[in-house]
Amino acid sequence: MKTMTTLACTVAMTAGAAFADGHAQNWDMPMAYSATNFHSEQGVMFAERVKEYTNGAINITVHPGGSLFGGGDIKRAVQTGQVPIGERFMSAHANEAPLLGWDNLPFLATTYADNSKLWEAARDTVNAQLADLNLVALYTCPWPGQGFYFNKEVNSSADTQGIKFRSYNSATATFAEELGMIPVQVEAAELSQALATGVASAFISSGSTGYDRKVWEHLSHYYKVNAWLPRNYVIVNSQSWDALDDATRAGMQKAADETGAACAAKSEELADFYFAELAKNGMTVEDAGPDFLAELKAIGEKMTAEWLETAGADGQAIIDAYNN
Ligand code: PCA
Repeated sequence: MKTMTTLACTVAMTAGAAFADGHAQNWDMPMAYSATNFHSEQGVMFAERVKEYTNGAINITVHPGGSLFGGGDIKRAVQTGQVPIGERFMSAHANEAPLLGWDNLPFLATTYADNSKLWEAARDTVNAQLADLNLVALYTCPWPGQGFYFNKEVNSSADTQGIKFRSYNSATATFAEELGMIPVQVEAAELSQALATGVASAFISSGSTGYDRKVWEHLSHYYKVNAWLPRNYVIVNSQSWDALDDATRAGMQKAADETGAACAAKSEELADFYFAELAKNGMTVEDAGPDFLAELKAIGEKMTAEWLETAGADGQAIIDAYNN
């Protein structure tokens, strides 16, 4: 480790990078999802770009799968400077900062193009919210559309009563409760175990997470709903960010802009592949039936109204900007 640091320092000084003290920095970057998940693979590519565009001044080591910090702890670790950078599914913190629920509004923006438009509408407000949390977002990247996993055929809420449901944030817990289910919050990294031990027997997510966690070992049905496309964010501690010189910040931002675009494109490219893999492994993969979908849409309207109550004028401004 010592040798690495010295070497990195020499490289940085040779390249004329980047800090008041002339040293390169090694940054650990916790990520919550499997190493083979596209978000994690893009994170590794981000680290490579950062190295290149900062002339070796910032040397990021990616720690996927919640191995350094579990998903639920990453925001706090970055906020408090335990690590300078990390990846987090920020809508999981909408209970603390309601605006962060902008990407969980049911049926508002259900294509990649619309999701990107919604992010453009939300970006400045969300960044201001993140600044209050001592965070800077470098890039965000959408998951594919969200649908429901069950261990049986489900045609309406008559079939969902009393089911233990794995949620990933307060919006998904609300969705579950409205369907008569019992939510329990579980990180994706612990999802297989939760299904195996009966902690949960249903959840909402993309095809991506079902594929990563091989949920066909426990569940039989996936209903495509495309309720929303929630985002992961790569976030930096504000003090760590401010301590960088201008050229290094610009290099990191260039790496982030390229990675954000590549990651969204990869997500879109993989969306159907995941469904095919679920089906290939024996799951029934189909659109939610009309009765179930009608119920979900009604619940969605209620959730949007509730979000607007908590997110206030800033939340309404995001929706208005998106609609214009
Ligand atoms: N996968 C993540 C978040 C959204 C998604 O598609 C999960 O289920 O935890």
